Amino acid sequence: ETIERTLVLVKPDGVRRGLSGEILRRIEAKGYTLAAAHLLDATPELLAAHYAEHEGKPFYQPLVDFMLSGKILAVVAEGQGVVPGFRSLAGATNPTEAAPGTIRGDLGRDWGLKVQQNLVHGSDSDESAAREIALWFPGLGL
Ligand code: YYY
Ligand code: MG
Repeated sequence: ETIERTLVLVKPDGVRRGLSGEILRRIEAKGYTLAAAHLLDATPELLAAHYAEHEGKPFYQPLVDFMLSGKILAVVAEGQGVVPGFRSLAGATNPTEAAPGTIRGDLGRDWGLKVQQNLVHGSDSDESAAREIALWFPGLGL
């Protein structure tokens, strides 16, 4: 059987605020397994590929600039249903709207214009997950 995997990013706001451990704790507490993890500085090229679907949108450049503003913890999590499952753990994109009990709902808030500061990224489909894992973990062979 195929092992289901997703790409989780703890964004620079999450790393800066010292929430990496809390976010990993929630992933593990749910019963998902960590398959790979590394702390890195993204590059413009990596982010252009990662966020290709958003190119040209008004929030694109602020999002990329924010993602370049500090370290990112990139994680591959695995387990049955982990792609939609982590999206559920993360909550709605806008932290103000994200339900309590979710990462963004419990730990995030509205920082004015900085909607992109929502702590985490999670792949939105199996196809996105495979594409994104290859980008963030080249050579891992997952
Ligand atoms: O998958 P998810 O992260 O929940 O949202 P996307 O629609 O893929 O947008 C990616 C990223 O862009 C989001 O996490 C914050 C930022 N963003 C934004 O700054 N302003 C928007 N109106 C929409 C998204
Ligand atoms: Mg998305």
